[in-house]
Amino acid sequence: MERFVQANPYPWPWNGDLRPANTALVVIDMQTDFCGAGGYVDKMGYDISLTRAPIEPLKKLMAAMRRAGCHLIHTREGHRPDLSDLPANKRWRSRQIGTAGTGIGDAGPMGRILVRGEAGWEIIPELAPLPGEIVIDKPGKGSFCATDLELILHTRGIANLILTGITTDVCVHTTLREANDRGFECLVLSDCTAATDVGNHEAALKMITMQGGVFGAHATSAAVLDALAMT
Ligand code: C5J
Repeated sequence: MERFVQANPYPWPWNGDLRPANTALVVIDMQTDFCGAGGYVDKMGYDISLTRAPIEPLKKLMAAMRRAGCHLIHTREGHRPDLSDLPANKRWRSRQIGTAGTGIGDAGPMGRILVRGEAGWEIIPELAPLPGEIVIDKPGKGSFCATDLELILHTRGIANLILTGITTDVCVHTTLREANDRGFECLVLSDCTAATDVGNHEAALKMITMQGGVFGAHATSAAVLDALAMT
């Protein structure tokens, strides 16, 4: 039996093959550095109320998708403590904004910014992974670059990815594009994602709808909950 999420620009997934076994909720970078006080985004001077907005809808969605038996995959952007996986240009750019030239790898209120093992790098407690859920550590913006995510998705028979987290225009979009080019069917949730700029969030969603759904589709978490109720 075919099942779809009401989405824009087409009912998702394209083939109606929506089952818990072939569907993963991907929660991208809900780390203190991106949405917590004293973290990287806060330090750059952006408004963290924007990047915190997905927390409540995500909590509800994660609980429902766990109950339905879907796969949950979490990602964390971060670098090795010796910074051997931090490109020099990424570090340099990150020091151009915010206060006192502090950037990725430097000490901040929540420890060294975006360094694995530091307090700011941790996923926020409200959305902490459960034991047994996959956590992908990624050095880049995309979740496929220099990680084993693709292998895990193929091994588990996952075809459908519901992408959430932060930020819509950077890590979510880069992951979306990487996944789409690899043949995964992607849905981005408008209320479970956010950017540091509202216009960028809206533009990132609009981009998905071009060319008949050039990267997939977008929907709300309520539409996913409705579809799950039917599975
Ligand atoms: C950024 C991310 N924005 N998680 N990272 O640098 O989107």
